[in-house]
Amino acid sequence: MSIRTIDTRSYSDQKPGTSGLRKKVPVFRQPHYLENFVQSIFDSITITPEATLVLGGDGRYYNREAIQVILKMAAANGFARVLVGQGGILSTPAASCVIRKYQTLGGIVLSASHNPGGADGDFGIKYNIDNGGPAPEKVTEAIYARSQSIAQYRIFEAPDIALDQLGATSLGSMCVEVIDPVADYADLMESLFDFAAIRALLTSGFRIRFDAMHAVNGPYAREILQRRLGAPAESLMNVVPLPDFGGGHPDPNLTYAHDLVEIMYGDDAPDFGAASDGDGDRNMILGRRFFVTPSDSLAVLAANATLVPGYKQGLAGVARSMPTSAAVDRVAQQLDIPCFETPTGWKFFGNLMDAGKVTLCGEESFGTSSSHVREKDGLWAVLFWLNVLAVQRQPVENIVRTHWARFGRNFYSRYDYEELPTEIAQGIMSHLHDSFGQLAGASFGEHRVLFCDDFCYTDPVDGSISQGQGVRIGFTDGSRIVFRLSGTGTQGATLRVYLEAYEPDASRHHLGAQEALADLIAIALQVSELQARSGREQPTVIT
Ligand code: VG1
Ligand code: CO
Repeated sequence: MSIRTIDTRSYSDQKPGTSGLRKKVPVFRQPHYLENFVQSIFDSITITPEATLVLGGDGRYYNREAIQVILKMAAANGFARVLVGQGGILSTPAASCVIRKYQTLGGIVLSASHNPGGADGDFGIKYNIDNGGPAPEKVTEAIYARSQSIAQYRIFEAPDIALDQLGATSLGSMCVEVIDPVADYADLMESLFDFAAIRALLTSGFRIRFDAMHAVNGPYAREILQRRLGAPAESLMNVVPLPDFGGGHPDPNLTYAHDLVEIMYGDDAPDFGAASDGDGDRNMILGRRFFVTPSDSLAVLAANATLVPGYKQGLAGVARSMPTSAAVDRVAQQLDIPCFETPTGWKFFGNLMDAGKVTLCGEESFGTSSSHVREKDGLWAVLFWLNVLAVQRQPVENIVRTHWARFGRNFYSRYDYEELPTEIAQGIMSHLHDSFGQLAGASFGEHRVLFCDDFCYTDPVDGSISQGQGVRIGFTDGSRIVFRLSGTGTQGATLRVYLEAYEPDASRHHLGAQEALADLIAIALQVSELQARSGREQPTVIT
């Protein structure tokens, strides 16, 4: 057994996107592809002699092979210890929890989140820093720069490590500790929420249905919802994690979580439904025949935070990504706490939470969390809702409608055009940029443009600047259209169009979002020339 230095050549496509490097499995399986990226991470951070790394993934195809490679590379690169989830499993929020709890140098999380898995599916890798959160842009840029000049990597030659048995083994001078992937996270949840109250709710005839979508949250849901909170076994579905997620798309939205949606809209529907994604950081919340938009969910949690033990002191502030609706802004205003608007991607919330400026954060893409970790957290959001429901004892729909009546309703929808040819998608974005001059002050029926720009963010904590974060067209009545290109896809380009209109008048709150937003949708299609340029009549997914 010895450390070997292997010669390699750089790959030009190792630039991390919104959340790490994501590629198809066959791309990751090219010779030295994974090793190059891992060595680029290790070369971009300072590995002290006592450094501990956290390692785990969502269990998708190629997870186990990649874990073995990374363990051997960590041993060859001077780590003292690696904490690896049993079976190579750690959900994204659990990895964040473990990094923080054991004060480690950082962690590597293997996941392509909500993207499908399997031999021809997607794989991904991201690095999280010592606060438990995704590496900020200056770190991901350094990793990318390193990947472009890499010529060698180091790996310890040894047989594979057994991942299924808890306990410590050694790999050269490095200690590999196989840990229970669920326990630390479950304890953290128990410290935040009133488990006794939730248990009382779940054993009083209130019925829930949680869909783990054959992804990583299955074991977490079993331990927390079933074992610690007493939910009956039939409340959980698709709890066995599978390398290909059972052939599904582990994305908790109305399109891909259709089995759950059918149950929640069917006869004799349960009172509460929820789902999470491939790596357990997203959440979808449903009431009986009622869908809670992620933007509304964030606002409702913020407004009810003091009902939950972990947040009873109130919130320092809130933050949302730019395309997320301003529903939470209205709550912040009433609570008289600061509200921050960041670019898309959880990495932008880290500094705000580290500085104590915000407690709750959220994104329209089914992501919500708080400063208990530095990632979004699917089960946390489910437990937060259950805790609020245990106190309020009202249907989900009533809670949301009462919220709208108090704060007004932000009608919201997102249109995704997936797998467009990259030049076409970029052409639409350039066309929008070229139209800024004409758009300024223009009128479309009753809508008058107040501003249009490309969102640029200056981090209030470290002053770093992130440009080109999405085209915004704001109207004088507060409504808004946003266009941006996705940074998580692995094929072609995905164009996202976000639509939002504020409605203070409660007599109009019963309208459907598509109906309420019809004017804005027409304007979005007109100004972007989307249909003519892409040949697409309809989006791939509407949420
Ligand atoms: C999407 C979402 C974004 C989210 C990111 C990672 O990015 O829009 O809000 O943070 O996925 O989610 P994009 O660039 O495709 O729009 V996940 O669950 O990977 O952690
Ligand atoms: Co995810």
